[in-house]
Amino acid sequence: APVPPDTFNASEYLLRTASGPGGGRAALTGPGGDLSYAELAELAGNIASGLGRWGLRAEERVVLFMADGPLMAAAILGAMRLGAVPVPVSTMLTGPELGGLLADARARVLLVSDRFAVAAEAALTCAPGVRRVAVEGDAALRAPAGVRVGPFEDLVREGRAHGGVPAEPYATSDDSSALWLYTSGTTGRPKGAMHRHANIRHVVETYGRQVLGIRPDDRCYSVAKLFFAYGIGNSLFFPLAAGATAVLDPDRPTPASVAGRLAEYRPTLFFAVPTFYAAILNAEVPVEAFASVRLAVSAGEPLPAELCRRFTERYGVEIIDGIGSTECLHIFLSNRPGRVRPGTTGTAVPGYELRVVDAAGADLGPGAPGSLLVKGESIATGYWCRTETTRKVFQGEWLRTGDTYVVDEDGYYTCLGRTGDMLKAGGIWVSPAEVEGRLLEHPAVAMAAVVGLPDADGLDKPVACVVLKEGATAEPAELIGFCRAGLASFKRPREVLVVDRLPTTPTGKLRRFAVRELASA
Ligand code: 3SK
Repeated sequence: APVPPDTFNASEYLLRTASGPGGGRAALTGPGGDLSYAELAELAGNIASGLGRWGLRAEERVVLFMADGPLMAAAILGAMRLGAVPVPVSTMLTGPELGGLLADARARVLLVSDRFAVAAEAALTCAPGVRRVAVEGDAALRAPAGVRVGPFEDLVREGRAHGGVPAEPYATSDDSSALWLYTSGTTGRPKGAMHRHANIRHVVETYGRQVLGIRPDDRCYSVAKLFFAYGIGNSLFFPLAAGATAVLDPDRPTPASVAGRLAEYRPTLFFAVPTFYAAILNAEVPVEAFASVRLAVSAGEPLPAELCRRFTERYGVEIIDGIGSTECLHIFLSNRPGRVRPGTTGTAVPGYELRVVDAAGADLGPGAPGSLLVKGESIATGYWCRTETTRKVFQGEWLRTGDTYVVDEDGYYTCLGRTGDMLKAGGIWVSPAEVEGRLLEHPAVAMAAVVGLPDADGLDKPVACVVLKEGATAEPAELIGFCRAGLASFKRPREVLVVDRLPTTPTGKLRRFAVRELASA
């Protein structure tokens, strides 16, 4: 059938290199094996064809509960090529949590890596819509009656045997659903943010091209996995669209394992979250580990200025801190290489507009803290089957980020915390991020979290939980005095608790409500 002129399929867009002179170039590398662009395109095509044979139709969902590697990457691209919707989900989910997502997404097909088979097996008992399961690796997986389970190779073989790579991708358009990513924030029931094919092109052409300046000779290594919005941009969209190479790591990253991967695969672009940068410094990963890295990226939560400086000082690699969101698909506000202002999140990424507004929605000028809104072509169309929450978060063309920000006269934005995290002490707003930044400047402090807790008078005061560096000691009174010396006195924590670790979400973000419980226990 003739292809309408406005057809756009993100899978074909990302794999353009495969059909040109660069087809033999390395698209993927890592412990799971190497694939050239031509090989990746062929595998993705066979998976598309196999999924079609399994009865998956355009717009239906296929959930991926997989370790990062060539099969997962190819399956995401293959599902998109078919016009179906890949839904990569966190491999940290329990069986019932995964079951809830499968049911919520009305998924027809589940793709799972053997190391996650136990949770998948439990999940299938509460997801009656799933008809077919493909397992990567060796594990046997029992499924309820009526669900067909087979090895991943069967899916690929079946696709190849029945015509192989479809000659043309399904005729999706800019507005067709391309990818769903579940997000729960730090609390709440997970919601599926629905992304269009055009959203993928937008993040590539904005942050990927204009901030990272990604080139064909780049090699991208991301600590954040493919099931995160941050990870799928870093490890799939940006490298493939540029004809570069992605290093895919199936394992849970630790500072030691990452040092090993850096030595073996020599990436030029490194992506992590602030907690991981702190862990690298605390573990004293050798300086040589970062010899190949031209630029490091941080997102997920604000990178404290001190941490940013310490990392660059030790490793000689600049970190550009930015902020994105699952709803926006990737980073929309970021520092720029060569122009980093530590402690800030930088300036708006080209292709995005930002507003800082007060509680009534009125625009605020430089210096006035308010809620950050963002507008751009990569914003999700909404949350699947969650109208009420969608209406609160997606306001016309604008997306409420849920973060409190202040912008200066130069257009540099500084995060003051989540909108609900700000606290008032003595009637004045205090940013937890600012107090945490000060605590992190103390030589004994590895991590810090500040929350507002009521004092004897029922008035909120800042209270800190800190994790000390290995072997270091510091008394609470000393840390409070240190804050008093470096901050306006009202901002100092009235109490400091030394704890073994801070409660975090699976993505490494601080669970402030759990810190509050910890501090008030
Ligand atoms: O949390 C972030 O900063 C982020 C960045 C890129 C993509 C997605 C997210 C949530």
